[in-house]
Amino acid sequence: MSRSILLSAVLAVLALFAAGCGGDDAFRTDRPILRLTLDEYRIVPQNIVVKPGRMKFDVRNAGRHATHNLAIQIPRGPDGKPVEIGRTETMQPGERAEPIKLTLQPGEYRLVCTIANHDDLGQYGTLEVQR
Ligand SMILES: [Cu+2]
Repeated sequence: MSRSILLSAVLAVLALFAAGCGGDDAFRTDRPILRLTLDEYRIVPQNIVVKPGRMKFDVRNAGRHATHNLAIQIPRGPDGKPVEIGRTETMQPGERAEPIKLTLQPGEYRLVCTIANHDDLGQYGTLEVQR
């Protein structure tokens, strides 16, 4: 194999990796309801894209042994700190929370479980509200 063909092959593989890491495996919906499942230690789906407007978050703890909640945050408020715009109650394993209803403006939001160190264990996600 010539040097340039080998280089092209390597670049093609790198391009594939870059596409895979681009996050376009996001869950997309036009519907005004999101059904989210929490477990140890994930939010499923993790990356979500929706339209602006009213949104109902229907959240269930499908885990086996830990309590969880779901908080929706603006990652950076006026003082640089996250601003929470909604949060479910703490759910025991198998429980479903009272749904949260929010009117979402376009922007990037963070989803997270605020219990103990669950955020550090990977229990977070993103919500992109597209224009
Ligand atoms: Cu949790």
